Amino acid sequence: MDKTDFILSLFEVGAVKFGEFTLKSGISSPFYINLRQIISHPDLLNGLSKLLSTSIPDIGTTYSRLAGVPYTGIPIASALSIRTKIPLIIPRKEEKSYGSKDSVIGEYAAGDNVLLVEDIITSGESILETRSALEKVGLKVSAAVVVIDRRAVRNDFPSLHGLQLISLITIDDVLKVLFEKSLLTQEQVITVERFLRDSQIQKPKDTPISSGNSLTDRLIENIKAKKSNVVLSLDVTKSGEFMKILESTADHICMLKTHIDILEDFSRQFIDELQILCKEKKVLLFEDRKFADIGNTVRMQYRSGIYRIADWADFVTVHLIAGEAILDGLFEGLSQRSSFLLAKMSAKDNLISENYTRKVIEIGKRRSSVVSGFIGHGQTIDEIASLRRKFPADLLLLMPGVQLGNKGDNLGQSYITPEMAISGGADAIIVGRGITHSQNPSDAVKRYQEAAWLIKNLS
Ligand code: S5P
Repeated sequence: MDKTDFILSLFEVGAVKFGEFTLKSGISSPFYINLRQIISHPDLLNGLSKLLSTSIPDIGTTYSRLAGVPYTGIPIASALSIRTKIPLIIPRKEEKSYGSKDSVIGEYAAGDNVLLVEDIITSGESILETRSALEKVGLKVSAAVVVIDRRAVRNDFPSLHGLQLISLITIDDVLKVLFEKSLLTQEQVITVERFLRDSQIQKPKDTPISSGNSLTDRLIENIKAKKSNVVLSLDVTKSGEFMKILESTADHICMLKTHIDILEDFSRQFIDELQILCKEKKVLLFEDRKFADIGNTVRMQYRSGIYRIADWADFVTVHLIAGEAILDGLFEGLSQRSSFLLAKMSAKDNLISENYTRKVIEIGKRRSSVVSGFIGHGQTIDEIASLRRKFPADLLLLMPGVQLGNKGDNLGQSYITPEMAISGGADAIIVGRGITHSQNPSDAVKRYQEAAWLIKNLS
């Protein structure tokens, strides 16, 4: 079987279709590719493995492991492994604690050179996520092979994170073969080409003009006006110490994050003073309450009780574990209030799965009138970048677990540097003890401000 036969077989079994299709994103597309069903056509899978084995340069001598990108890359990688005798490994898709021994199935040793195997590349997202997972257990991933490259713009990819990409066939090859065999009309070819040109994957713009959420806009304006993307997390237990640190740092932060319930001497007067100072210094208020209960309960927690958070906090944090209705419980009937949703946490071994993160982001995108963005963390620049690409620029990524020159505390917190956070695409960093526990918080905040601002404006 050569490439032409392979393309014709794909068309025959309905793995490549032309017409009008609605994609997951809601966009209407003139073609549809789905390689999932090739597992039901053993001859086709066998032919594909043969084609791959002869199309990948030096496959036998370069790679010591093949890894299928879950899930659709796995059967293709298995077939290729049987043919080439290169052992197979499989990263678990739902594994949250990448880096643990069980996160990759199969035998391997640190330093093994891995070839990733994927069916279709659209944005490159799954490939990059799989590479990250494998690198965490010490494997070296130098290349990825994809059966169909369906991207409109291809030549920018190799520069994206330095991964060599080998494509067996492109969408242009498919169009050419089917047109030559009179299986597609010229008009159909033109329609697909036009669609590809118009739908080139857009990078989120750096500076959204308006998010449609006035609080998000205020935060963006504040970041620009103060040239600071530092959110100070002022986690101390005495109001005197709190005010002292705030006064010496307020000029250099865009927003103040509180855990109001850890103050031993909380009073309404404290809130009044806090609001006056923050208004004067142009600091937005962000109560990190992490609401997580049913709508009715969170409404009372937010609006009543001693703290009456809704009266003074511009933003709050929300866990979506109880579902989307929590957002109605919190914000229904209120204006000028918004939230950040916990999408990924910095705590080691936390229970948030990739699937959970994805669902939180889906809901956040839908509810942007009361959601300004996400709290997220990643241990590598790639991991952060992959999270950032999942939502548009008018939703912000705030990153906790940031400290200069420290890897973690002894209670499960893990840290990365401000440079890493911002290079990966975080819009702002959340810094607590890196500033509050330093000898001189006013000097420390400037160091974080400079480190983060410099990188933001280089990238
Ligand atoms: O995943 C998270 C989410 C949050 S909001 N990890 C975090 O550390 N946080 C909060 O950020 C945490 O509750 C604390 O207030 C701050 C980090 O503080 P630091 O002293 O470790 O910088």
